[in-house]
Amino acid sequence: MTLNRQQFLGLTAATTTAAALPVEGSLRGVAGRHGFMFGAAVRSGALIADPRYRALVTHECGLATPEGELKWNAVDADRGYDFHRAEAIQAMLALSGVRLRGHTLVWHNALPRWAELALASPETGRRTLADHIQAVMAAWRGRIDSWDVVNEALDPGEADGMRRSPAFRGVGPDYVEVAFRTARDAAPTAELVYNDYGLEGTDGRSEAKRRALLRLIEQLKSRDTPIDAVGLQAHLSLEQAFDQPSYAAFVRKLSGLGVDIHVTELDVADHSTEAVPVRDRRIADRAEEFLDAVLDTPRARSIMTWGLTDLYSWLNDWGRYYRRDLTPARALPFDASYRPKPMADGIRRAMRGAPSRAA
Ligand code: 9MR
Repeated sequence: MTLNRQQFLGLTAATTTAAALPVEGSLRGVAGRHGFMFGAAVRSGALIADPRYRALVTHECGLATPEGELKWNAVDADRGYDFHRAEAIQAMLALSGVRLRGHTLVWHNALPRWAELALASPETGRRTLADHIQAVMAAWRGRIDSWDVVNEALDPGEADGMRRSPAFRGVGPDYVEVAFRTARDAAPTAELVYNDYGLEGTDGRSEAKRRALLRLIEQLKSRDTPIDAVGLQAHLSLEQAFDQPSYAAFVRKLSGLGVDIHVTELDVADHSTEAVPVRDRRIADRAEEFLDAVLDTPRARSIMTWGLTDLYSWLNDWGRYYRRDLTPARALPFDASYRPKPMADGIRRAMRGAPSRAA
């Protein structure tokens, strides 16, 4: 990306005040000392407009995922690639040593209408899928070394566990494999990740989804599909029961199939009407209990939260996820005034307590 003079000066001014090296107790610092990476989903608009947010991100994060800026509808809305918003994120974070993860190449959401139609057609599906993966990965080669190649392909309501997405319909049931093979060719050294949600509960749907995920990864591996890791999104909720031993067993089974594990979108929703300190404590406990289960396996490599401060959380943007009392969600490690919450301590404790792994 070429910056004009004004952008360059703005950036230099902003980054001289930001921490270039991880600070001792910061989440990225603790992660680094225990062989993990820590990061969060970030928003380009907020990074530009809100210097305190930018300082918090560079202080706490070694990794960042553009929350929407690399999705299909953001980069190729009208048949012509435009990466300006993602490149702005890169420019604002690179000088602080924050690495980017790419999210996401193939997903049934955030599709421009033309791509939805082209993917869903047997005549154009394969070509459209491959062209998109190649174009985006080539544009970011050397700048992004880990990609969510396929996102949310599973639907536990289907007998075969596969969501009837546009790509499933147009390319066929093997579209996940096609996507990973194309991705490996496009960027041979990039880490290729399958990412999904809804895996944590004790209900039948969560159980079915865990089984479907194990089946999918097993199938991909048995066909030598180039997949390196699984991203567990981890949109947790206090309303949902969590069984730590059985979840830990699931993660062990998953990693036993030969994939690394990333926590990619951690946050904790709640509808509790208890006092804020009580809610914050319970949210922190849930996050820690969840992370303890995941980090127990040595193949768990990174933790990312879906946002960093409660000020910028998707849970406050989407009507169907609003809290029932319409007060803002407190799902993230920092509050809306950028102060650390018990959840930040919980994440640190989980990383410190994890079985040791090579840094
Ligand atoms: O947080 C994201 C929100 O701002 C977007 O409007 C939405 C659609 O692109 O996606 C949200 O992020 C989702 C992520 O991409 C995939 N897993 C679920 C996340 C929350 O819905």
